[in-house]
Parts: sequence; C-alpha cells; structure tokens
Amino acid sequence: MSQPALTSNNLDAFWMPFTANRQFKKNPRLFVGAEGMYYKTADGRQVLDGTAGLWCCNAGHARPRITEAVQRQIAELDYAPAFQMGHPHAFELAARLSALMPSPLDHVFFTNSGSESVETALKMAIAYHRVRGEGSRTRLIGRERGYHGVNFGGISVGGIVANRKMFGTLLGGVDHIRHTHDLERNAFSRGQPDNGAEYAEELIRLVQLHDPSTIAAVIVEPVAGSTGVLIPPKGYLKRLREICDQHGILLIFDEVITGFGRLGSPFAVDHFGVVPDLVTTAKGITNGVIPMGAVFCSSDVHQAFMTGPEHLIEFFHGYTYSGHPVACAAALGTLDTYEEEGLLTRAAELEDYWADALHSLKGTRHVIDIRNIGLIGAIELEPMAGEPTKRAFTAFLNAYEAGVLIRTTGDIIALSPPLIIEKSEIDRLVDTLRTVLEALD
Ligand code: PXG
Repeated sequence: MSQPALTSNNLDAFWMPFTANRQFKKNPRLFVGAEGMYYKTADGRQVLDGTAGLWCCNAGHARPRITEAVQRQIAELDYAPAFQMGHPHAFELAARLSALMPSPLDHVFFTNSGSESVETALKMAIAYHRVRGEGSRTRLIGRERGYHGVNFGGISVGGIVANRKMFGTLLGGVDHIRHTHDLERNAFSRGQPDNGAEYAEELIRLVQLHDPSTIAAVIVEPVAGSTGVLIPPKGYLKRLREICDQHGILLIFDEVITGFGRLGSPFAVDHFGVVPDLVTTAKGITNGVIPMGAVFCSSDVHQAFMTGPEHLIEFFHGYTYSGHPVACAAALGTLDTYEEEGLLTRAAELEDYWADALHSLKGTRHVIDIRNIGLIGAIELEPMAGEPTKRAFTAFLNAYEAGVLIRTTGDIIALSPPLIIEKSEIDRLVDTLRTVLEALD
C-alpha cells in the first residue's frame, strides 16, 4: 500500500490514546510494517519489538496462518448477527479455548477488548449472586495499582490514580486492597518475591468491614502489568483464593496480559496453580491482529444462569461484535500457530536466560530494581528529582532511536517481547538498554 503523505496538518485530527500528543506530533514515530520480531519505521529502520506491540503480538508479526485465516473468513462470512444467531467458528473457538483452560473454567463469553472483558466479568459476578438469590452481594473489590482497562467498571476497581482522578465518582460500592510492591524487602528478586503473602490478609479486613453478604467479587491481575510489573509474592494468590472461598466471594483473574503463554504456561491460572471463578482475556487471543476478548467462567457460574423458561435470555449483556467471525478466524489461526510452534510454553524454556540477561543490568546507572517472570521484565529507575517519569520516557525515546521498542510507565521500563524471541535478540535488547541507561542524565 502506498504511504499517505505526512504533514502537520494531517497529524492533527487524530487524538491519540494514552499518548503525549503534542510531543509525538513534533517528532512522530510511525510504524509502516512488521514481520517476526521487527517493526519497520516510516524512515525505513528495523526496530526490535521488545513489547509484543502492547503485550499482544505473542507469536510475533505477520504470521501466515493468522493472515490467511482472516483473509479467508472475510471472503466467506464477513459478519453474522451476534444475538439469537450464531456461526460455527465461534462455537469451535469457545470449545478450543475452554480445552486450554483448566476445568471447571469451561464456558466462554466473547468481547472485543480487555476493557470489555472486565466489564463483562464484573457484571457476570454481580448477576450471578442475584440469580442465586443473594442480590445483596454487589460490592466489588480491586487492588491499588491494578489496571483493568479504561471503562467505568474497570477504572473503579482499578487502582491507577491517573486513570481515575479525572473521571468523577466512578462506580459506587467499590473498595481496594493494597498493592504488593515492596522494594525495601523484595528489590532484585528473581521470579516471585519471598515477602508479602500477608498482603492478602487485607482482604479479611475488608470482608469484616463490609460483611461478606455485600461482596460479589475480588478482581486482581495475577501479575500486575500496566502499573510497572508487580509479581505476586509467593503464596499470595493462593491466600486470596482461600479467603474468597471462606466467604462465598467470586475471584476474578484479569489475564489480559498473562494469558496465552506470557508466563510459560497457557494461563497464569496454570502457572500459579490457583483457579479463580472468572478469567478475563484479550490481546494474545488473536495475536493482536483483530480486536477480541474473552471471559472464561466456571461451570458453576454458568449453570446458575441456566434456569427459568427456555425462551428467555439468561444474561442481558453482549456486544454487536461478540464472537465476530473475522476475530474468531484470527483467534483460531493464532491458536494453531501457538500450538504448532509450542509458544504457550516457550517462555518457560527461555525464562532463565531472560532472567540472567535482565539481572545483568543490576548496577547500571539509575536502576533501583529489576523484576522478571516468564517473558516479562521490569527495570525500575530512580526518578529525576522533581520530574517523575521523565527519565524512563527519555530511555524509551533513546531506545527507539537505537532500534529497540520498550514500554515505560512512570519510571519503570516494562518488557514483554513476542514469545518467538531468540537468545541473540534478548542480548541485543538488554545491551541496548544498558547503553541507553548509562547515557541518561
Ligand atoms: N486488563 C489488563 C490486565 C490489561 O493489561 C486491559 C485490561 C484492557 O485491555 P484493552 O484491550 O481494553 O486495552 C489491559 C490492557 C501497557 C499497556 O503498556 C497495557 C494495556 C494496554 C495498553 C498498554 O502496560 N493493558
């Protein structure tokens, strides 16, 4: 395809999401192509993808199975109504997805994004209690520093201050447990930190404060991503599950970034051996190629809705594009690619090499912590005095100029390369970062 001419005039109309718009438009960074581990920039450079797009292109870019599946599907059936009608690929995909997830998480509700998966799961949880005659359980509990997308439910249970403070009173009836970040005790941990399982006990405090009869669900990211990669302390998630079980509270894992192989197993559920009642996913479900999300729920949750007269709708929720045929085709092509290339477990094979490479940055200028799990890494920097976020943002700009794409949030660099990364590319990523960090003010 020919490239549209770029003038300041035509950059102006697009109000970019989560972007410093004025800074960007003065010196735009535009990708025009992608293949395997690399993006191609508008000025013809190759940039190593250290972030799998936005944590979504787990199989790398331009994968033929996915491209062909999408092309075929558009020509065959471009759209089918999502309500009161169906098409075969949605059923095929749901069955394949549920086979990937441990039982009893064997039902799947389709959405178009992580944010929509979160809204869907929260509504499902509240409605579940109501259909069972426990309509007083409406309260939702999230966690400080949690990211659950940008819709009102998600920012209400989320705990990222900048994402909440501009938007009024949010949902009522929401409370938060504390985050698990503890640099003092856990800095430079490899994998799960040793200290902090006791932070789960905060949930007991909230259960006592609000009474279990008012609480519908607790939602957490098994590994918090967007906030700058917070890895759960050993024993923490298991303890959350126990407390939820004791009090009839549903546990929701938001696996939008941990799903589809990021930790070296298909889902964090497998990795941590803790089975929640609902799991939200998106991103890697289609390798980022077509927007799609999915909520997994337990057979108990699903069964609770399957009562009453059969001609009545059981759950008044859904999207025009739930289970869109083209998204389903992309997801099926993605699952084929993951399976053929063993990508859902490849992060486990690379984890030690990845951890060694990342932790070799200990002692590099400005670095106050390094964290890793699966093919996720984070490097926390000492903020510049009086100018938080600036040091990491400058690192991002300089790494991009040096041919490596990283993500930053606050003063934390987050890394999540496609699961096809080779060891030589891990070396290049880390060596570039070392050079960039040493040169920073
Ligand atoms: N839950 C979690 C745990 C997420 O990480 C969402 C929900 C929302 O997904 P959608 O598809 O609505 O964006 C996310 C998204 C980053 C970054 O660099 C992370 C996300 C999105 C964009 C950037 O950390 N996570």
